[in-house]
Amino acid sequence: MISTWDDGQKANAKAWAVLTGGGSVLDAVEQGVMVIEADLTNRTVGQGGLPDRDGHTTLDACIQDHDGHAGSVAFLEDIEHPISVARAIMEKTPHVMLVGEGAKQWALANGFTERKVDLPEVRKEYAEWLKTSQYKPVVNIENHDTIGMMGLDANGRMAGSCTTSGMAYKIHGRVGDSPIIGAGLFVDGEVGCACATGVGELVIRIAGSHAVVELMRHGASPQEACQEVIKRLIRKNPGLEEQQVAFLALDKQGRFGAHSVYEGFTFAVRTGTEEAIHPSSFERRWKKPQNR
Ligand code: SD4
Repeated sequence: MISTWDDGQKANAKAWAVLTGGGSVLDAVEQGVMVIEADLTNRTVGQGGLPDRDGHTTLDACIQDHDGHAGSVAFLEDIEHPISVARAIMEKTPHVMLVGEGAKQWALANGFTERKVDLPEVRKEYAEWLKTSQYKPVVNIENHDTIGMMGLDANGRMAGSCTTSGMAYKIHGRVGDSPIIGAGLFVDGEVGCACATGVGELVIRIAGSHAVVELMRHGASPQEACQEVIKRLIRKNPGLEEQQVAFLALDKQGRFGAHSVYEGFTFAVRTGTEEAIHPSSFERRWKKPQNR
């Protein structure tokens, strides 16, 4: 099991328990990220996430299995586990993606319950933000921590999941890369899988996770593939400053790699012999600006 950021370790622990308890790798990647979605102290995943600029916390998630079946939900409000809605969409509908009010109504009609969450700490942060109303994501410090998780089981089957509350203070209705198959996550059991975290717009424009998997298909290692796509992203965005993007990849042999624009991205690994958080390699050092 491999997941983005330090919090990934908690998700991996749950996923590992699911796998060793006889669950499928798809169950593992769903239940692993549910731990993070349920944590109301997390400001970037689940209902504890920071709101958009109109004060709504809106959630994006997707899941994909070994054979490429996929489910996705975006711009969803008032539901605790968007990843489970994504999985239900994959398994119960002829569609891949449902969004917004339609997704919510479908979820409520299919066994999910509405849950309103109002956290004083989040309300306070939002009130503070309203004083300047500036949309300015800062590398690794705020607005990041989306969880992307991927797994490979003992039978060589893979799956991946991704869930987030998206960029804080985004325009109401904005959807990032995280629920977009091929951008925030891509799984092809013939090759491997990849996921992304960071500024979603940059990831969507290059179909980032799909690009990583395609490079692996043509012989790149997971590490080489992540590096090449990060370099491509930088090349295509001259003048890019203070915008973090990272890719994490796992191939069908169980090799993994990660690379980011700025230093500071970490990922968590859980195997039969290792439980650790790794720092990713990166293109640029990060110096905190003096005025923050
Ligand atoms: C987004 N990619 O909504 C997400 C945000 C993120 O770590 O990854 N944060 O653009």
